Amino acid sequence: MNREKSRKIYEEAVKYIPGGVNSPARAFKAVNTGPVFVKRGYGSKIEDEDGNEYIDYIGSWGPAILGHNDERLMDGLGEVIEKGMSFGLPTKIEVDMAKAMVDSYPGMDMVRMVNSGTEATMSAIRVARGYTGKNKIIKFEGCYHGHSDSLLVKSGSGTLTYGVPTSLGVPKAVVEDTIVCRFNDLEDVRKAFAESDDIAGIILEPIAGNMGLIPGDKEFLQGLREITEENGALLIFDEVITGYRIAYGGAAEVYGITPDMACFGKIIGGGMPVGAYGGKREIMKIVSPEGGVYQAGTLSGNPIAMHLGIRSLNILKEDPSIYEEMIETAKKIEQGFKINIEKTGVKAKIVRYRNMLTLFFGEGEFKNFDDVEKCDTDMYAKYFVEMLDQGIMLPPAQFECMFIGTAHSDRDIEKTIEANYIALNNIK
Ligand code: HOZ
Repeated sequence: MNREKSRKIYEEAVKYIPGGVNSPARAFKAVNTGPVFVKRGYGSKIEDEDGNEYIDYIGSWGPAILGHNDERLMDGLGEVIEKGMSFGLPTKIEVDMAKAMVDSYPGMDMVRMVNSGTEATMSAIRVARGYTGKNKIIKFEGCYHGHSDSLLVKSGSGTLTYGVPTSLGVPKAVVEDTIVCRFNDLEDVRKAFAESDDIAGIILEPIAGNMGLIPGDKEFLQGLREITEENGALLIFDEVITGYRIAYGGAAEVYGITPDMACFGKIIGGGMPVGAYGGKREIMKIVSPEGGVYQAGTLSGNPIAMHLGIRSLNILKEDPSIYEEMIETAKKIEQGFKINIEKTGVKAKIVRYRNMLTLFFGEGEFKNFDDVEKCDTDMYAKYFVEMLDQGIMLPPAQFECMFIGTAHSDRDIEKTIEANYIALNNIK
């Protein structure tokens, strides 16, 4: 497959953008190849600058639930843009969006819109600290909550891929109040609470998607709910890639566990730069101008983002079969990959949770960061390139997820399973 144009653009890009990209994972360094520059997307496919077509399993890292450029979503966008791009003043659609979110997410009475998942998590922990009057936050190894200073400790995603356990430029003092525990390990959390009475909250991806896909065990999440209640700390679910994706009410709905606060990102804007954090009324009332926790933004609740957000939420709400459809598709991939792994004898394991998947190049149980660290990332890199050359766009790193959308057709799935067999066979 010829990617000469992408190669040339990248040569130019590195002169002006650090690493040639605006987010590290996109540089494809973890898979030992150059990045693919995308020209357009339609349905389940993307086309690169060279005119190559790929079945896309990145899906903008989660939001492409309906595929790219879905008509139902795009309808009416022109009229919204004509009315004005941004005002820095309140608009009615922000209220509609807040109401739709409050109506759908378990235990959420109020919500504040921001511009990204990073902003959402950063603000949520500020609220937890402001509300409880305590300082420390527990996060888990391999969970990624964006790139704000105090959460950039032993993170997943790009930090895991590029071996940066904690970023340069993060002052020691800032992370002194971040306690890192093992994912799916309740004892570790109990120990942390036994050692400190200054813990404001626990933040986690209930279904971790940034160290590859590792769902939290139900008992683990239930245990966190109990421990936080017993200790006057808040439980914060980071649902940036699971909210409205794995189910309309996110992980909270699927597990039947109601956090005190939840954070959302790109998915609630149908792919626009959006984020939000919300929770119980008594907690959210502490946010300025009602309370003393400050957080602000000119583009927060931007009318275009809100328009696409409310449209995608409405589509998902009106047709719950969308979720079943995606799960069925993901199951087919899981099954096909399992058979291929057996046939080829490659040491790999496919993990699926509802409509998200990761093919780990390793064996045994995948319960936490220690387990995924043992994966053969060189094998993943080779596998990725083999799949890319057959027109399948996977996440360009072992420690990420494949995202399924309703636009993925039976033919796409067949092609993907066939390509998976060829790829595994070629790299074994
Ligand atoms: N950190 C994101 C994946 N978990 C990648 C974001 C991007 O490059 O768009």
